[in-house]
Amino acid sequence: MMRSTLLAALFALGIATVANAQHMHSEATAIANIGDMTVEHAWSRATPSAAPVAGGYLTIRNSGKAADKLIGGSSEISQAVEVHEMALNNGVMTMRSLASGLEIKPGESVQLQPGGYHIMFTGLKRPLKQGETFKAQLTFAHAGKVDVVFTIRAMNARPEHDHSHHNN
Ligand SMILES: [Cu+2]
Repeated sequence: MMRSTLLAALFALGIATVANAQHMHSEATAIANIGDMTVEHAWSRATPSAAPVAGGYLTIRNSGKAADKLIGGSSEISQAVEVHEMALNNGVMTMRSLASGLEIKPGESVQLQPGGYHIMFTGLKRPLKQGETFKAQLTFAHAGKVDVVFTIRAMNARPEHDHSHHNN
């Protein structure tokens, strides 16, 4: 009885998310919301023992009618949380802090990923170990603060999902 109820619930959930079936994967998919902003697929990479920084990657969707900006945050694993951008400068990949934040236009999604926009956890308090998780809080200029759990993946991990079908 209990078991069949649980299965029915899981089945119903499966139907509801069938449109996103290609996104289902083994690790828990934590989705966090604040106002019109949705944050999902938050992950980081394991770090070498003395690494001063770690990257944070996730997808942000703005389902509202006004633009918002990711301006920073805080975390249990670092002194500070910055929003960074990787860019090619004279053939060299460099990164810089987005002082005025990362804009997410209404109705659009922005993927933070290795080689592009990312969260930078600076002043790392401890190494990040693959398979563990940590908590952070991200701040949007308008929507406010949202709690996000990051899953730590391998040092060389790439995004699990091909999001190109969202953009093209
Ligand atoms: Cu960075």
